[in-house]
Amino acid sequence: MNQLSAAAADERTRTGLSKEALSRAFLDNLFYLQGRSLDVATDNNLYQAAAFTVRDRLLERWIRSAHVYKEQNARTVCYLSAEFLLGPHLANNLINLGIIEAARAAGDELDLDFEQILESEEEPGLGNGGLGRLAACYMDSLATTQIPAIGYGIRYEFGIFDQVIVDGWQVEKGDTWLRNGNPWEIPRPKLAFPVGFGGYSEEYADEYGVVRHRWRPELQINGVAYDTPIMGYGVNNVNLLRLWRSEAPESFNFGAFNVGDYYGAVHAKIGAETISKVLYPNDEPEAGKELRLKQQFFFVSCSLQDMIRLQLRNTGTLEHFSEKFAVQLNDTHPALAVAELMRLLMDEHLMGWEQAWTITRNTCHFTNHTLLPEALETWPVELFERLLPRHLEIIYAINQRFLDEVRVRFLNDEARVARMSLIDEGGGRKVRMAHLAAVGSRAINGVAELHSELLKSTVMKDFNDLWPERFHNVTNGVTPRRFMVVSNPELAALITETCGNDRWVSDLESLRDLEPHAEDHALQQRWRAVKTNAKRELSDWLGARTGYAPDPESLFDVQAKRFHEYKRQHLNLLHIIWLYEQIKQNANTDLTPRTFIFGGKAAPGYFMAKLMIKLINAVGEVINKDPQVNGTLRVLFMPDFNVKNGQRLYPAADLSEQISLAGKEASGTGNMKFSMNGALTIGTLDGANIEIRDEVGHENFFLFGMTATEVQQRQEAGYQPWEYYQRNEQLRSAIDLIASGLFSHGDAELFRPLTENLIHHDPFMVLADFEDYRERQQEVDRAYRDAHHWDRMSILNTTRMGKFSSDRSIRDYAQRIWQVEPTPVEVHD
Ligand code: GPW
Repeated sequence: MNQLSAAAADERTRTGLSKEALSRAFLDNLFYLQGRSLDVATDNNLYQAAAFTVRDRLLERWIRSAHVYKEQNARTVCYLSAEFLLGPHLANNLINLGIIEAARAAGDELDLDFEQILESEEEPGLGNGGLGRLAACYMDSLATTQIPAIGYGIRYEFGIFDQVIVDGWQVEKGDTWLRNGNPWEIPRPKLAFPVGFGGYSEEYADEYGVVRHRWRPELQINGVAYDTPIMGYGVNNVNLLRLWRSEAPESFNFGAFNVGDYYGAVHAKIGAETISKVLYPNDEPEAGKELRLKQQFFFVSCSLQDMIRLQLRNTGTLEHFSEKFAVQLNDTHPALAVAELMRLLMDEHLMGWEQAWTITRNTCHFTNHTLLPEALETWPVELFERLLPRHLEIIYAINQRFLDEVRVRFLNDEARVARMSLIDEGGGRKVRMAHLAAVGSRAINGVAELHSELLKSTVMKDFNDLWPERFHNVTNGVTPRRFMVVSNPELAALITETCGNDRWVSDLESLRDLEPHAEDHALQQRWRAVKTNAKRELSDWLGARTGYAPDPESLFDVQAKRFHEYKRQHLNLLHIIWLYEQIKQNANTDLTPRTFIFGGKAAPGYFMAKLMIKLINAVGEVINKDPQVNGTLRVLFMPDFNVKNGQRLYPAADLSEQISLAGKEASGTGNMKFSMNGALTIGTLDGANIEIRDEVGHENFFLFGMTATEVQQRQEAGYQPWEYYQRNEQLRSAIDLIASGLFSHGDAELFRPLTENLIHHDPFMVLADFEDYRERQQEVDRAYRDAHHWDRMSILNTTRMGKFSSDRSIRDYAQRIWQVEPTPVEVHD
């Protein structure tokens, strides 16, 4: 063998994909990176060795991808998001690399517990829920559809808190995800950018006498890059997730600059590091969250400086910046990008306003994820002035030009001008971040058809009047890799066997091929067996953690999502309480045995949401213990719902609860994950539920509740929840049972805030939708008794979910919004 081919052969064993290569690399990584041999290795040692083995293989493809992307000068998508809720990497990367079976075999040969190794991974919880998980699904699909992309965000030291349940209450615990190190990331200490805060803005004349502006920040910190490779499925493309960690710059490091002020220097260092310390839970009042604004500016500034660095390195000029980069703003959290890109281009790179504005507008795109007024971000002008004086100036200048445009288009309409202004002048001046994002973006999109329509007719109506061509809909999607193949390997295997191939994994529409088999009794039986196995596994898991292991033969009815009044977990609960009353009144009540499972976190400061969690646990306590119920009803709370625990839940659900008040849930994505795994949905005409129902067939979906239009009409007519309470005996007795103290050891006060709120305010119309919900639940009860019929519906729910693959969403964005093309990366071994 000559030297070259020997080197190639050696490289193949180093990063090859065979069982032997994996096994050797694993042992090397155990020994050389951790100083352990198999006989003394801990679970974490084994996990780290496996992770490094996989990472080596990703890095090889990453280098190749970077090379190809640069050569082809492809337009790169930059997905700016304050959250990336990734979930465990190991199993997902093994699947995407196509080596999970080889890895399992290597593990077996070494006598290792493969599942246990996968279990040892601590997930990076760098997001709250839907929005952050969507960003993670999109990273997976960008790589899989071979689109060059960089995800930019914050490397929080503490992600979303861990939830423990103590005496039925949610207790938050710090998430120490970095405790054992993070084998997936590569720190880039030399790749750091300065980020300023405070100080003042000044004018000066440059060498040609041109008046320019510059910002003299009072304080500067550094953002350091931490890179995680994101592997596509079945391709060689690897994209980059680049998260920024804040640090004090060198000058703070107790050196010559700080002679005599050692403690001052230490303080400054701590202050700088605070910025990327902790993820903010959403649903918290925004007031006074100065640190949150700092986080937003911090990651936006680092990301844009990084893009500018890349562009200058490749072309030496910023003239064609917008042809090279498409920036997607994931809600308004990164909206400062509009002002910061203007500042960087004008102040740092000496561009004129018009050119800078054209580039900015051709670069940025904005996704809105909510219509709830309390979630629309605004920041006090006073805070802006103090932290970002130059950006405020730029925002004022953008606003002046923008409002002139509005005045010319709509003569004599100062009311409209005030509504559209980037500054809310009413009661304490505020910067409206959605307006900043909209004005600075080429395209604005909602996340489901209904949501996009409501966006145009309500929250952004004035903008739609002005620029209708800028508005789009891109319905959300989720990745079938993580939410089918990784979460539900048995179902994936059954589907692949029945289809005769696994094309569906990256072409979910092809599941339609299975449809003719939905009638097939043999398939139905196997389908049910897979579901029952998943239910058994979940039951064991829950049994070990809650003390109740539900019967896998019962109907698993699951509601898993953040706790919020608009998502109406209390509607579900009122139905459960009503069922319980039926059993108590008549021991012979004929009910399909059901296990109700809830999961989800409440924002630490959201009292009502936390009280809902307590009530669920309190109701479970009474019902699960009551001998009269005799196992017909079970109510369980899955603690610490996160990506990893979600993966246990989706395969085991028979029924998915998507019961938000119509018009409130922008899209929902859990609805898609459940349905892909064969759960039927009971749901309202809200968010993506509408499109899911249209796809799976109206006869395979349990619909109830008012439409968004009816909700609006009812609200305008003056909604009186009290009338429903009085008129509907079932409803009244369920609420009264809570109020009686039955679920609180006689304490009639504990849940009063909840019951009183329902009877007298009920902002999300739980009472108005209760009766229809109860009736539809009775239909569910009957339908589940006909196993053939149910299994058929379940199969059709899975096979008709093609539209909701995030690959489809990404193709929509690529074609309609970003105008980018796939850039395949060649394989050569
Ligand atoms: F308020 N969503 C979320 F719009 O999870 F920014 N967190 C958030 O902070 C916001 C929205 C925000 C969710 C939506 O509630 C959900 O309906 C949607 O499916 C998801 O974002 C992804 O688009």
